[in-house]
Amino acid sequence: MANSKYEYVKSFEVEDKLMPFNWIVVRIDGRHFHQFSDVHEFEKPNDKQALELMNSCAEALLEEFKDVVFAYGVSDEYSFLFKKTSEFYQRRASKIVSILVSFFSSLYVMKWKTSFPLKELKTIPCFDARAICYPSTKIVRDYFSWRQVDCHVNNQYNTCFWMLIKSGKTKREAQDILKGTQTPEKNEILFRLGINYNELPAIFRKGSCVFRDQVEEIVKYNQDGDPVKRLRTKVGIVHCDIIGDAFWREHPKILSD
Ligand code: DGT
Ligand code: MG
Ligand code: MG
Ligand code: MG
Ligand code: MG
Repeated sequence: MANSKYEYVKSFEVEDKLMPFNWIVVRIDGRHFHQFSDVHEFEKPNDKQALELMNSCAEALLEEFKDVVFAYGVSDEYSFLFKKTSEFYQRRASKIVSILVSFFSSLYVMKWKTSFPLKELKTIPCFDARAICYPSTKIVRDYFSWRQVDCHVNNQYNTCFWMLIKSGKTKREAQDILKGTQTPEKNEILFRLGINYNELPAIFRKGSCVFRDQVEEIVKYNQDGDPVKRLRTKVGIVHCDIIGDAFWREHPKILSD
């Protein structure tokens, strides 16, 4: 096709390729979800339905984008890890970020009714997103450890805070009680209020990990009525520790690329 005299405007577009052979993490985070969770009366400190809606969107995202090998979610955020060698959209940051965040936002709206059949979606769920490059698997692991520590610290504080409120304290009083407290003191407060922190659902304490795994599935039954099984790759969710080595040792494929 002949170039028009207007073609030169293309030259204003900047190159935004993410560094080759680096892991790419795209983290999305709900915009004004403090308000969004109030408007939709999410349970405090954790709304299981709301977290499962986020998880369901992340699962669907991994089904769609094969280069995303792992995802970790907590609260209103999700981090998506692309394999090192990914050539998704030639590694163009703006393309990758915008595709992922718009795909996720649309899923959130589409799936809302299934998660909350009795709640109307009253405001527009919206997410920000950024892409970050990490040059080594060690740093990728440190990144996810950072997010999981954040999950723990926030969840422990919020659980204490809302239990104190439920026990009759004002917000101000609860804040004063928790000021400067460390983990043992927080556990002590929870214990006195009848809660064993370690017995809270793992989805609240550990966040959610989404990745592909090999699972054995019954595909049919033979004439004798015996099941015929086959290994299939499926996207699944677990709520477990990802700071220690055990998880990564059990799932070596995730960081193998
Ligand atoms: P941002 O991200 O700067 O636009 O502002 P926010 O308001 O989204 O703040 P952020 O992302 O730092 O914190 C997440 C907020 O979402 C936090 O205020 C609590 C709320 N939230 C997240 N998950 C739940 C939940 O399960 N239940 C309730 N009640 N609130 C939640
Ligand atoms: Mg934010
Ligand atoms: Mg947010
Ligand atoms: Mg957040
Ligand atoms: Mg187009």
